[in-house]
Amino acid sequence: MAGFFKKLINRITNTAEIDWDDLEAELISGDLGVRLSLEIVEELKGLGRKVSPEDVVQVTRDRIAELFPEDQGPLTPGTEGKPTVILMVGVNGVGKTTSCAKLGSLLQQQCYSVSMAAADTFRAAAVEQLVRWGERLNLPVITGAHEADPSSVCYLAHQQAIKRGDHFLLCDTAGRLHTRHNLMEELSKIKRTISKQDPDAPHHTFLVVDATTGGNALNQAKEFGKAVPLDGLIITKMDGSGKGGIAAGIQKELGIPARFIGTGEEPEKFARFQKKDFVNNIL
Ligand SMILES: Nc1nc2c(ncn2[C@@H]2O[C@H](COP(=O)(O)OP(=O)(O)OP(=O)(O)O)[C@@H](O)[C@H]2O)c(=O)[nH]1
Ligand SMILES: [Mg+2]
Repeated sequence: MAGFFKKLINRITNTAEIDWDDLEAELISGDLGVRLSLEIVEELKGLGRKVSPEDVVQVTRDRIAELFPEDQGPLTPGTEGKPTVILMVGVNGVGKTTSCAKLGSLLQQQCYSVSMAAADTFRAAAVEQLVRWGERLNLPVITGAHEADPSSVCYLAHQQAIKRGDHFLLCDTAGRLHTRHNLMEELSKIKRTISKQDPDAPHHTFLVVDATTGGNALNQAKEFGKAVPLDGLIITKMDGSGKGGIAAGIQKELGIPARFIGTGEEPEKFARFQKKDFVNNIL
Protein backbone atom coordinates (compact mmCIF):
# COMPACT_ATOMS: atom_id res chain seq x y z
CA MET A 1 0.00 0.00 0.00
CA ALA A 2 2.69 2.42 0.99
CA GLY A 3 4.54 1.75 -2.26
CA PHE A 4 1.44 2.38 -4.26
CA PHE A 5 0.86 5.81 -2.76
CA LYS A 6 4.51 6.73 -3.02
CA LYS A 7 4.30 6.11 -6.74
CA LEU A 8 1.15 8.17 -6.95
CA ILE A 9 2.65 11.07 -5.05
CA ASN A 10 5.84 11.03 -7.11
CA ARG A 11 3.75 11.24 -10.19
CA ILE A 12 1.85 14.27 -8.93
CA THR A 13 5.06 15.97 -7.79
CA ASN A 14 6.57 15.53 -11.23
CA THR A 15 3.69 16.93 -13.23
CA ALA A 16 2.68 20.55 -13.53
CA GLU A 17 -1.00 19.83 -14.02
CA ILE A 18 -2.79 17.01 -12.28
CA ASP A 19 -4.29 14.41 -14.58
CA TRP A 20 -7.61 13.62 -12.92
CA ASP A 21 -8.28 10.47 -14.91
CA ASP A 22 -4.86 9.22 -14.04
CA LEU A 23 -5.35 9.94 -10.34
CA GLU A 24 -8.73 8.25 -10.35
CA ALA A 25 -7.28 5.19 -12.08
CA GLU A 26 -4.46 5.04 -9.54
CA LEU A 27 -6.85 5.20 -6.61
CA ILE A 28 -9.01 2.49 -8.11
CA SER A 29 -5.94 0.35 -8.74
CA GLY A 30 -5.18 0.75 -5.04
CA ASP A 31 -8.43 -1.18 -4.50
CA LEU A 32 -10.24 1.70 -2.87
CA GLY A 33 -13.23 0.95 -5.06
CA VAL A 34 -14.82 3.16 -7.67
CA ARG A 35 -17.15 5.10 -5.38
CA LEU A 36 -14.54 6.09 -2.85
CA SER A 37 -12.00 6.94 -5.56
CA LEU A 38 -14.51 9.19 -7.30
CA GLU A 39 -15.37 10.95 -4.06
CA ILE A 40 -11.71 11.63 -3.36
CA VAL A 41 -11.19 13.04 -6.85
CA GLU A 42 -14.30 15.21 -6.60
CA GLU A 43 -13.21 16.60 -3.26
CA LEU A 44 -9.76 17.43 -4.61
CA LYS A 45 -11.26 19.12 -7.66
CA GLY A 46 -13.49 21.10 -5.33
CA LEU A 47 -10.47 22.61 -3.58
CA GLY A 48 -10.33 25.00 -6.55
CA ARG A 49 -6.54 25.37 -6.52
CA LYS A 50 -3.46 23.54 -7.63
CA VAL A 51 -3.55 20.22 -5.86
CA SER A 52 -0.36 19.22 -4.07
CA PRO A 53 0.71 15.67 -3.17
CA GLU A 54 -0.01 16.60 0.46
CA ASP A 55 -3.60 17.43 -0.50
CA VAL A 56 -4.01 14.01 -2.08
CA VAL A 57 -2.62 12.30 1.01
CA GLN A 58 -4.75 14.36 3.37
CA VAL A 59 -8.02 14.00 1.50
CA THR A 60 -7.51 10.27 0.98
CA ARG A 61 -6.67 9.76 4.64
CA ASP A 62 -9.60 11.82 5.83
CA ARG A 63 -12.02 10.04 3.54
CA ILE A 64 -10.81 6.63 4.65
CA ALA A 65 -10.85 7.59 8.34
CA GLU A 66 -14.39 8.89 7.99
CA LEU A 67 -15.48 5.73 6.26
CA PHE A 68 -14.59 3.22 8.95
CA PRO A 69 -16.79 2.86 11.97
CA GLU A 70 -15.15 3.23 15.33
CA ASP A 71 -13.04 0.25 16.29
CA GLN A 72 -15.05 -2.90 16.62
CA GLY A 73 -13.29 -3.81 19.84
CA PRO A 74 -12.29 -7.32 20.83
CA LEU A 75 -14.56 -10.28 20.25
CA THR A 76 -17.02 -11.04 23.02
CA PRO A 77 -16.66 -14.51 24.56
CA GLY A 78 -19.67 -16.74 24.93
CA THR A 79 -20.91 -17.53 28.35
CA GLU A 80 -20.87 -21.06 29.64
CA GLY A 81 -22.91 -23.37 27.50
CA LYS A 82 -23.05 -20.85 24.67
CA PRO A 83 -19.73 -20.38 22.98
CA THR A 84 -19.28 -17.55 20.52
CA VAL A 85 -19.18 -19.38 17.19
CA ILE A 86 -17.20 -17.94 14.32
CA LEU A 87 -17.45 -19.25 10.79
CA MET A 88 -14.51 -18.65 8.46
CA VAL A 89 -15.31 -18.54 4.78
CA GLY A 90 -13.55 -17.55 1.60
CA VAL A 91 -12.15 -18.65 -1.74
CA ASN A 92 -9.32 -21.18 -2.03
CA GLY A 93 -5.95 -20.47 -0.51
CA VAL A 94 -6.68 -17.08 1.02
CA GLY A 95 -5.57 -18.14 4.51
CA LYS A 96 -8.73 -19.40 6.23
CA THR A 97 -7.09 -22.30 8.06
CA THR A 98 -4.08 -20.23 9.08
CA SER A 99 -6.29 -17.36 10.24
CA CYS A 100 -8.43 -19.78 12.22
CA ALA A 101 -5.35 -20.99 14.06
CA LYS A 102 -3.98 -17.47 14.53
CA LEU A 103 -7.28 -16.19 15.87
CA GLY A 104 -7.48 -19.20 18.17
CA SER A 105 -4.02 -18.40 19.46
CA LEU A 106 -4.88 -14.73 19.99
CA LEU A 107 -8.02 -15.61 21.95
CA GLN A 108 -6.15 -18.21 23.95
CA GLN A 109 -3.64 -15.55 24.95
CA GLN A 110 -6.56 -13.60 26.34
CA CYS A 111 -7.20 -16.62 28.57
CA TYR A 112 -10.24 -17.88 26.71
CA SER A 113 -10.89 -21.53 26.05
CA VAL A 114 -11.10 -22.08 22.32
CA SER A 115 -11.78 -25.07 20.10
CA MET A 116 -11.76 -25.42 16.35
CA ALA A 117 -13.86 -27.42 13.91
CA ALA A 118 -12.12 -28.88 10.85
CA ALA A 119 -15.08 -28.53 8.50
CA ASP A 120 -12.99 -28.64 5.34
CA THR A 121 -13.65 -32.31 4.75
CA PHE A 122 -12.98 -32.21 1.00
CA ARG A 123 -9.28 -32.68 1.40
CA ALA A 124 -7.75 -34.99 3.98
CA ALA A 125 -4.74 -32.67 4.03
CA ALA A 126 -6.93 -29.78 5.12
CA VAL A 127 -8.08 -31.58 8.25
CA GLU A 128 -4.50 -32.63 8.90
CA GLN A 129 -3.35 -29.00 8.57
CA LEU A 130 -5.76 -27.75 11.23
CA VAL A 131 -4.98 -30.71 13.49
CA ARG A 132 -1.28 -29.82 13.29
CA TRP A 133 -2.06 -26.23 14.20
CA GLY A 134 -4.12 -27.49 17.12
CA GLU A 135 -1.20 -29.57 18.37
CA ARG A 136 1.20 -26.70 17.97
CA LEU A 137 -1.03 -24.22 19.78
CA ASN A 138 -2.57 -26.68 22.19
CA LEU A 139 -6.11 -26.09 20.95
CA PRO A 140 -8.63 -28.92 20.59
CA VAL A 141 -9.65 -29.64 17.00
CA ILE A 142 -12.82 -31.55 16.21
CA THR A 143 -12.63 -33.52 13.00
CA GLY A 144 -14.99 -35.64 10.92
CA ALA A 145 -14.29 -38.47 8.54
CA HIS A 146 -12.90 -37.64 5.11
CA GLU A 147 -15.75 -36.37 2.92
CA ALA A 148 -18.05 -36.17 5.93
CA ASP A 149 -20.73 -33.52 5.71
CA PRO A 150 -19.08 -30.27 6.88
CA SER A 151 -22.34 -29.26 8.57
CA SER A 152 -22.26 -32.36 10.75
CA VAL A 153 -18.66 -31.66 11.78
CA CYS A 154 -19.68 -28.17 12.86
CA TYR A 155 -22.69 -29.55 14.71
CA LEU A 156 -20.60 -32.06 16.64
CA ALA A 157 -17.90 -29.52 17.37
CA HIS A 158 -20.54 -27.11 18.65
CA GLN A 159 -22.01 -29.82 20.86
CA GLN A 160 -18.61 -30.54 22.36
CA ALA A 161 -17.74 -26.88 22.78
CA ILE A 162 -21.02 -26.38 24.65
CA LYS A 163 -20.28 -29.38 26.85
CA ARG A 164 -16.77 -28.15 27.62
CA GLY A 165 -18.00 -24.63 28.26
CA ASP A 166 -15.64 -23.13 25.68
CA HIS A 167 -15.71 -19.40 25.13
CA PHE A 168 -15.13 -19.67 21.40
CA LEU A 169 -15.58 -22.19 18.61
CA LEU A 170 -13.83 -21.40 15.33
CA CYS A 171 -15.10 -23.27 12.27
CA ASP A 172 -12.70 -23.60 9.35
CA THR A 173 -14.44 -24.29 6.05
CA ALA A 174 -13.24 -25.45 2.65
CA GLY A 175 -12.17 -22.88 0.09
CA ARG A 176 -14.80 -22.40 -2.56
CA LEU A 177 -15.33 -20.29 -5.61
CA HIS A 178 -17.96 -17.66 -5.08
CA THR A 179 -19.34 -18.44 -8.51
CA ARG A 180 -20.21 -22.06 -7.64
CA HIS A 181 -23.83 -22.07 -6.58
CA ASN A 182 -23.94 -25.51 -4.92
CA LEU A 183 -20.86 -24.73 -2.82
CA MET A 184 -22.42 -21.47 -1.71
CA GLU A 185 -25.57 -23.40 -0.77
CA GLU A 186 -23.45 -25.67 1.37
CA LEU A 187 -22.31 -22.65 3.38
CA SER A 188 -25.91 -21.65 4.03
CA LYS A 189 -26.51 -25.18 5.26
CA ILE A 190 -23.53 -25.02 7.63
CA LYS A 191 -24.88 -21.79 9.03
CA ARG A 192 -28.36 -23.25 9.53
CA THR A 193 -26.93 -26.32 11.22
CA ILE A 194 -24.84 -24.25 13.62
CA SER A 195 -27.95 -22.31 14.65
CA LYS A 196 -29.71 -25.52 15.76
CA GLN A 197 -28.03 -25.60 19.17
CA ASP A 198 -28.02 -21.85 19.64
CA PRO A 199 -30.25 -19.60 17.53
CA ASP A 200 -27.68 -16.78 17.84
CA ALA A 201 -24.90 -18.89 16.35
CA PRO A 202 -22.84 -18.40 14.31
CA HIS A 203 -22.25 -15.10 16.05
CA HIS A 204 -19.81 -14.02 13.40
CA THR A 205 -19.09 -15.00 9.83
CA PHE A 206 -15.78 -13.67 8.67
CA LEU A 207 -14.81 -13.55 5.04
CA VAL A 208 -11.11 -14.14 4.64
CA VAL A 209 -9.61 -12.20 1.75
CA ASP A 210 -6.09 -12.12 0.42
CA ALA A 211 -4.79 -8.55 0.21
CA THR A 212 -2.89 -9.41 -2.97
CA THR A 213 -6.08 -10.33 -4.89
CA GLY A 214 -7.08 -6.73 -5.29
CA GLY A 215 -10.47 -5.68 -6.52
CA ASN A 216 -11.81 -9.20 -6.96
CA ALA A 217 -12.16 -9.36 -3.19
CA LEU A 218 -15.15 -7.04 -3.56
CA ASN A 219 -16.91 -9.58 -5.80
CA GLN A 220 -16.07 -12.33 -3.35
CA ALA A 221 -17.62 -10.32 -0.54
CA LYS A 222 -20.76 -9.66 -2.62
CA GLU A 223 -21.24 -13.30 -3.56
CA PHE A 224 -20.39 -14.87 -0.20
CA GLY A 225 -22.63 -12.33 1.45
CA LYS A 226 -25.57 -13.69 -0.54
CA ALA A 227 -25.05 -17.17 0.93
CA VAL A 228 -24.20 -16.17 4.50
CA PRO A 229 -24.46 -12.72 6.05
CA LEU A 230 -20.90 -11.47 6.57
CA ASP A 231 -20.07 -9.25 9.50
CA GLY A 232 -16.33 -8.95 9.22
CA LEU A 233 -13.27 -9.34 7.05
CA ILE A 234 -9.94 -10.90 7.78
CA ILE A 235 -7.39 -9.47 5.41
CA THR A 236 -4.40 -11.76 5.01
CA LYS A 237 -1.00 -11.46 3.36
CA MET A 238 -0.67 -7.79 4.14
CA ASP A 239 3.06 -8.54 4.35
CA GLY A 240 3.08 -9.12 0.59
CA SER A 241 2.48 -6.76 -2.29
CA GLY A 242 -1.08 -6.41 -1.08
CA LYS A 243 -2.80 -3.09 -1.08
CA GLY A 244 -4.99 -3.13 2.00
CA GLY A 245 -7.17 -0.68 0.11
CA ILE A 246 -9.75 -3.42 -0.25
CA ALA A 247 -10.59 -2.87 3.41
CA ALA A 248 -11.74 0.61 2.44
CA GLY A 249 -13.39 -0.51 -0.80
CA ILE A 250 -15.45 -3.26 0.84
CA GLN A 251 -16.39 -1.08 3.80
CA LYS A 252 -17.58 1.62 1.42
CA GLU A 253 -19.47 -0.58 -1.01
CA LEU A 254 -20.84 -3.25 1.32
CA GLY A 255 -20.48 -1.91 4.84
CA ILE A 256 -18.51 -4.94 6.03
CA PRO A 257 -15.80 -3.88 8.49
CA ALA A 258 -12.29 -5.31 8.60
CA ARG A 259 -11.72 -7.13 11.89
CA PHE A 260 -8.29 -8.73 11.66
CA ILE A 261 -5.13 -8.40 9.60
CA GLY A 262 -2.66 -11.18 8.80
CA THR A 263 0.92 -10.17 8.15
CA GLY A 264 2.80 -13.46 7.87
CA GLU A 265 2.63 -17.21 8.28
CA GLU A 266 3.47 -17.30 11.97
CA PRO A 267 0.68 -17.34 14.57
CA GLU A 268 1.74 -14.02 16.08
CA LYS A 269 1.52 -12.29 12.70
CA PHE A 270 -2.08 -11.43 13.29
CA ALA A 271 -3.77 -8.48 14.90
CA ARG A 272 -7.03 -6.75 15.37
CA PHE A 273 -7.74 -4.27 12.58
CA GLN A 274 -7.38 -0.80 13.99
CA LYS A 275 -8.61 2.15 12.06
CA LYS A 276 -5.92 4.51 13.33
CA ASP A 277 -3.05 2.21 12.39
CA PHE A 278 -4.59 1.49 9.04
CA VAL A 279 -5.09 5.14 8.16
CA ASN A 280 -1.60 6.07 9.36
CA ASN A 281 0.01 3.30 7.35
CA ILE A 282 -1.98 3.64 4.20
CA LEU A 283 -0.09 6.66 2.83
N1 LIG B 1 2.73 -14.25 3.97
C1 LIG B 1 1.56 -14.67 4.47
N2 LIG B 1 1.15 -15.90 4.21
C2 LIG B 1 -0.03 -16.30 4.72
C3 LIG B 1 -0.83 -15.44 5.53
N3 LIG B 1 -1.95 -16.12 5.86
C4 LIG B 1 -1.83 -17.35 5.29
N4 LIG B 1 -0.68 -17.47 4.60
C5 LIG B 1 -0.19 -18.59 3.82
O1 LIG B 1 -1.07 -18.81 2.72
C6 LIG B 1 -1.11 -20.19 2.39
C7 LIG B 1 -2.57 -20.67 2.37
O2 LIG B 1 -3.06 -20.60 3.69
P1 LIG B 1 -4.24 -21.51 4.21
O3 LIG B 1 -4.54 -21.08 5.58
O4 LIG B 1 -3.95 -22.94 3.97
O5 LIG B 1 -5.40 -21.04 3.23
P2 LIG B 1 -6.90 -21.59 3.12
O6 LIG B 1 -7.76 -20.45 2.81
O7 LIG B 1 -7.23 -22.37 4.33
O8 LIG B 1 -6.75 -22.55 1.87
P3 LIG B 1 -7.82 -23.65 1.36
O9 LIG B 1 -8.29 -24.37 2.57
O10 LIG B 1 -7.05 -24.50 0.43
O11 LIG B 1 -8.90 -22.90 0.67
C8 LIG B 1 -0.26 -20.91 3.43
O12 LIG B 1 0.99 -21.14 2.89
C9 LIG B 1 -0.19 -19.90 4.58
O13 LIG B 1 0.98 -20.05 5.35
C10 LIG B 1 -0.35 -14.10 5.79
O14 LIG B 1 -0.98 -13.27 6.46
N5 LIG B 1 0.85 -13.77 5.23
MG1 LIG C 1 -7.92 -24.30 4.54
